[in-house]
Amino acid sequence: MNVDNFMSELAIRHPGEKEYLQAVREVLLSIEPVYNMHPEFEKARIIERLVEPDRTFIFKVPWTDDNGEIHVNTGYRIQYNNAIGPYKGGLRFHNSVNLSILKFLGFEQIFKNALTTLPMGGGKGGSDFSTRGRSSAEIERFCHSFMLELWRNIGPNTDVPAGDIGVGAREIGYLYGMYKKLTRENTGVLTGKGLVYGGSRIRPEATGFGALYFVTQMLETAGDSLKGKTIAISGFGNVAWGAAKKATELGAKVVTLSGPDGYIYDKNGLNDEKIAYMLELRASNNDVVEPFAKKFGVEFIAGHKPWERKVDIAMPCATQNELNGDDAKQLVSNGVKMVAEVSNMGCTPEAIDTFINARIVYGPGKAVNAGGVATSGLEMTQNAMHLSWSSDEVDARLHTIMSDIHDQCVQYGTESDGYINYMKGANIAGFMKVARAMLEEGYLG
Ligand code: 2IT
Repeated sequence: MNVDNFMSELAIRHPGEKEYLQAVREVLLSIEPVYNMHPEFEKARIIERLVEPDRTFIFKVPWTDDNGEIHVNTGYRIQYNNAIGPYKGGLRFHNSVNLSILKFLGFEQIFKNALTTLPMGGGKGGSDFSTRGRSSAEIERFCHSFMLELWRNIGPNTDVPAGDIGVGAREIGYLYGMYKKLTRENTGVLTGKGLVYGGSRIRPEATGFGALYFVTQMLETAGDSLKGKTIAISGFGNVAWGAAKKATELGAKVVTLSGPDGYIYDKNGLNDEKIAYMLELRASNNDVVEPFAKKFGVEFIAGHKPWERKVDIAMPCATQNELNGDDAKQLVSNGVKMVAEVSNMGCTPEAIDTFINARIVYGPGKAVNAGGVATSGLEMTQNAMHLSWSSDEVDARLHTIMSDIHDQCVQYGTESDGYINYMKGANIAGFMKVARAMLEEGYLG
C-alpha cells in the first residue's frame, strides 16, 4: 500500500469529506510499515474493506416546535465495522453534523473500541439538530421522531448507540423510551442510560476519568506525576467535567474551560463548587461559557482558545480540529509537557506533527478518551447479566482497561530513541486486532 496513492483515489470517491479523509490518512500513515510487512492483509484487501462503512442509514427527522411549526432534520446511523463485536458508538446532535464528520467518528471508533479489550465494533450516528435554545418538550419530540426511524436498525446484539456531543442522559432517556414503546423490549439497547433504568455507575464520569488515568500512566512512564501540574481544558460539557473533576481530585490545577464564545482563565484552579456548576451551565442549553466567568469573577477572554496559556498539560475536550498547528507551536514555546486529546481528533495533523517533532508526549483521542465507550461496554455487560455493579467495581475495571490501552500503545509505539509515539501505538494496536478478525472471518467479515 502507498498512502498517497490510496488517499488520492479515496478523495475522488468521497469528494469534500475532509474530516473522514483526515482520519483515514492519519491511521494509514501510522500502520503503513506494519501493513506492508503482512502481505496477507494486502491480499485480503483489509484497508479497502475497512475504510468503507458496512452500511449507512440516512433518514428524515420531522418534528414540531413548541409553536406547532414543523422542522426537518437529517438523521444518520453508520454501521462501520462489526468484525470484533456489535456496532457501538455514540450519537451526536449538533448543527455541524454531516456525513463526513460521522464517518470520521465511526472510523475512529473501530480502533478505539478494539483498544478497550472489549468485543465492540465501530459505529456512529446523529443529526444536524442542535439542542441549543430548545425546550425539553421539543427535544423529546425530536428524539421520538429520530427513534421512529432508527429502531429497526439497532439492537442489543447488532448496534448499540450511546451519547456524544448534544446527547446526554436526557436525550438517551427519550430515545430509550421510544425504542421500548416500539419494540416492547427492555434490553438495554442504548448505553449512557439513567441509573434507575439500566445505566452503569461511573458512565457519566468515565470519559474524563479514564483520560486522567491514562494521563497519570503517561506521566509515570515519563518519570513524572500529576501532582501540582497546571492543566488547560477546553469545552465545558460532560467530558470536560469528568476530566476537571478527576484532575482536581488527583491534585492537579485546572485553569481553563472554554466554549464557542471564548475561554475562562482561573489562576487558582477549579474547585468542587465550580466543577459542579459546569453541569448546571451545560443543562441550561446555552452553549456559552461566559456565565461561568461572571458567576465566579474569573477572567473571560472572548474569541480566544485556552492554548495561548502557559500550562504543563493541554487537554482538548471539546470537538474535532480544535487545536491547530499555530496553537501547538504556542503551547510548545510555552513549555507544555504533555498533550492528551480527549475530544475525537481534537488536534489537526499539523498540531500532532509539531508535538511529535518536539518529542512532547501526545496521547491521541482514540486511546485517551476510550474510557467512555469502555464503560458503555461494561454497561452492556451488566444489562446482559441483568445486574448492576458498584461504583468501585466499575471504576476498578475502567482502571484496568485504561492501563491495558496504555500498555498496547507502549508496545506498538516505542521508537528507537525511546520516545513513545502513542498515536502510532494506538493506531497499530487497534488495527492489528480488527485486521486479524477480518482475516479470520473471510472476505465478507
Ligand atoms: O466518542 C465516543 O467514544 C463516544 N461518544 C462514546 C460512545 C459510546 O458508545 O459510549
